[in-house]
Amino acid sequence: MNEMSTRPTLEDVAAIYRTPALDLIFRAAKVHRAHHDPSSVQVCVLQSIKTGGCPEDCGYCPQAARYHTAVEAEPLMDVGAVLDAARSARDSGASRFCMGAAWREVKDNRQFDRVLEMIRGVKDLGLEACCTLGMVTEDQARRMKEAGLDAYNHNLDTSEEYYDRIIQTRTYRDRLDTLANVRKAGITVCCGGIVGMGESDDDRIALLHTLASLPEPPESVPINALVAVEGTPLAERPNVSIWDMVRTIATARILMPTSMVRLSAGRLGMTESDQALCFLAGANSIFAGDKLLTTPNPGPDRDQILFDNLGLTPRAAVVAVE
Ligand code: SAM
Ligand code: DTB
Ligand code: SF4
Repeated sequence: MNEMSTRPTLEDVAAIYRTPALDLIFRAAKVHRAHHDPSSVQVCVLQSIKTGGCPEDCGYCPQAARYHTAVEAEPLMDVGAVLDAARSARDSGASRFCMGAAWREVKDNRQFDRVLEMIRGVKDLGLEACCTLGMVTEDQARRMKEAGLDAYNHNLDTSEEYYDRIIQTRTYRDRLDTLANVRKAGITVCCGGIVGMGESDDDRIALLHTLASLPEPPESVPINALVAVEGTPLAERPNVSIWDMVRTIATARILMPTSMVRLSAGRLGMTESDQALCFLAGANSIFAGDKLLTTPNPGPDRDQILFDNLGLTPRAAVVAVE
């Protein structure tokens, strides 16, 4: 099969995922190099603009109110403080600023108006703006687009079959509906999942198949390694094998050749050579900065060494042309 000129079946995806590791990495690297400059890596910085106290029950998440974790709930940040963080992200070389809120869904209220103001401010700084705020309606997506939002992150997290082992308070269908609303508004879609929650290879294959079979594939595909947080139901999960991460990233790269594939949460638990394998297998985006949303991440000094050792450079912001 060539590089996915037709829609892949579940069997196609399984065959790719189960290719012997070195062949899989080699194939993914070829696809990566045909579509991207392999030395260029997108650097995104996350900011939790509203932390904790979330009504949902996502089993991996330290921000769910029902689990007893070290995260303390904080109200929605002021616009000024968010823009200060965005400016320092830009000055440290980031091109995308991603604002996350521990909400089930967006409500049409003053808080949403404030988020729209944050989006406008981030755009004025010359950054790509991304939000992840839970479920959104078509109208809310349209308003975010008008404010200048480039991307919206909403993950499917895992396969439809495994999903209800992790989350009960909303359905897979709910997630797909939000993704469709974002797409209709003309915002690019950032959608991926988590590896290491006890799911099988078949669950990862099904997730990758679903992502590649969306009406249009997501422009960004974040692949998170579970960060097991004390107090959550998944606290005792062991660190996922690097080969599971590499297989998932490589398969995503082959299935979605032009997308950005993000080596997302979990880099703190990986060596430099583990991360190098992920870049070789087609990852071309990371979250940088000391913190993800609530958990630690390799800081700028470590990432500078990583980039120097691998000859990587941060990619410039891609500003939408109207
Ligand atoms: N509340 C919004 C939502 O769930 O859509 C936005 C923020 S939520 C924290 C964004 C994503 O972060 C989740 O869908 C999940 O994929 C990822 N995530 C959350 N906690 C994680 C963890 N402990 N390890 C890895 N990924 C995690
Ligand atoms: C994504 O896929 N991963 C990011 C971002 N999208 C919002 C979040 C990772 C969160 C890890 C746990 C935490 O720091 O709270
Ligand atoms: Fe809430 Fe998002 Fe965490 Fe789920 S992942 S509990 S929706 S903050």
